[in-house]
Amino acid sequence: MTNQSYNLNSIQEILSHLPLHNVEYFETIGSTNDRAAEIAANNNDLFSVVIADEQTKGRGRSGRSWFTPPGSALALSIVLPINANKNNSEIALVSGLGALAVTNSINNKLNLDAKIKWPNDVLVSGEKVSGVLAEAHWVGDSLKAVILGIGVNIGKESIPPSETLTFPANSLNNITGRKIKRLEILRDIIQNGIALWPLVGSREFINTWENGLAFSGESVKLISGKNIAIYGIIEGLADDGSLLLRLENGKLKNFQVGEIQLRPNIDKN
Ligand code: BT5
Repeated sequence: MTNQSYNLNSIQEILSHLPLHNVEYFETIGSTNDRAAEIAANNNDLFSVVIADEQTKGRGRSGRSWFTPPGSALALSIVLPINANKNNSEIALVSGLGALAVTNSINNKLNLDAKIKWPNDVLVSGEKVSGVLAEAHWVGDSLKAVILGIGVNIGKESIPPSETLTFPANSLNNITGRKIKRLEILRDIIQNGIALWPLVGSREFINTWENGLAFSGESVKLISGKNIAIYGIIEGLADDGSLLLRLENGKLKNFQVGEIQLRPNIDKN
């Protein structure tokens, strides 16, 4: 367990210099993304954050669940401000924003070499330590909220039981052999997210995301929603954040952020 005090006061204090409209903390909550969506319904033009020690219904993409037991993980959601400069196509890039905010933070603060398993998982030495869930809410054609949910495994208790996993997981305390302070990583991730948001939509942002990719130039397997495996070599990212894969027949194909899972191509090794 992390024994540092983790409560509204300590969180508000450490985040006090950041331009945040609303900071909420819950000892336990269903999902921080749900509470963030409620906040965004009333105010979606300023940054706000929702943080929880424990989530009872933490979720991943496509109905998968995200394990967040008390006392050992970071679980947060950032309400990203929407303004006229942001258009629909940029929303797909928000997964990359979250993954970059986390990798920058743990690489700089903890001197690690974290990489992004496109689009949204953060790996250290090939094991998942963080996941990102970006959700947009629409009413008709009008974008009402963009929520960036981030989970990071700090203590070893935050690693889910291995039988529930389809990809290996680890925690930052295990990897570094240290007791990492949740508050510092929390502040750094939020600060990075705020700094990167204005860049979303630029090629500079895509280049940064691309530079952080795991398996770049390597052979990977993509598994589509219909459980079809596609093999190829990662060449980079297109301007819309889609993955550029050189297929075995030599053609370059784009894969959109969506229901697709990426794996190293161990079948071929
Ligand atoms: C993700 O989904 O990785 C997105 C996770 C986002 C979690 C944050 S926490 C704050 C906010 N509030 C929420 O309710 N969610 C966000 P996906 O790529 O679909 O991966 C989900 C899969 O990762 C699961 O099916 C498990 O196999 C695995 N998993 C679950 N919990 C994990 C954990 N703590 N560490 C590593 N892997 C985990």
